[in-house]
Amino acid sequence: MFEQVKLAYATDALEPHIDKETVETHHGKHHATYTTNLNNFAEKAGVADMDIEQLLASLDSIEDPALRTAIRNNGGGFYNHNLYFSTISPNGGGEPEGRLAAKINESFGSFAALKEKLTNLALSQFGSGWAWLEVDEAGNLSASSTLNQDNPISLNTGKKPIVAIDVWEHAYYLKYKNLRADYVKALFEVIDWKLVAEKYDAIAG
Ligand code: MN3
Repeated sequence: MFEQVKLAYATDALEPHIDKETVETHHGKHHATYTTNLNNFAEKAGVADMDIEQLLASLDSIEDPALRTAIRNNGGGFYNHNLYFSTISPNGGGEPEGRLAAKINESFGSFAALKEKLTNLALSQFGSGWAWLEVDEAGNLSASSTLNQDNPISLNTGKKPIVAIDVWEHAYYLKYKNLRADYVKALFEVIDWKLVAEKYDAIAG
């Protein structure tokens, strides 16, 4: 049974950056539906007991092509939104500190340069998808973008995401309409770098 993360904040707590109606729809409908669908398809495929990261990294072992696609899309949707909603908070914004900050400086030159890189990836993603800050087992950071609900794990890049920028229109259209750039700027005001640093430490050891 794959469990959707519960929000650690009220649905209006990310205002004015991310509005209540968007959080309610995004978490309560879109993410909830990915989770329900994943559980149903995983049951059918006999993979309901797998760890989600292992499942996403071994999609090729699901023989039925329709089930494989359904688990790729809904499993990605489940995992990506668990990361998204658990790394933003009303205490977000600002800059990372400590070890993560040092690694960002080493990898990208500065936090400002990382922000610019992630923003460019998010804005240049044509159609639905995600931009990521990702880390390999050695603790090296990189940034990338993916289509639809794919992520660095399901694409078997050897990296795991620690910051998720959802650029599906459902993530911003109620408030920002066509202005994806304004949404991405606002999202940086709620990305909680303490929570991101915990993810980083858990992967990099
Ligand atoms: Mn979404």
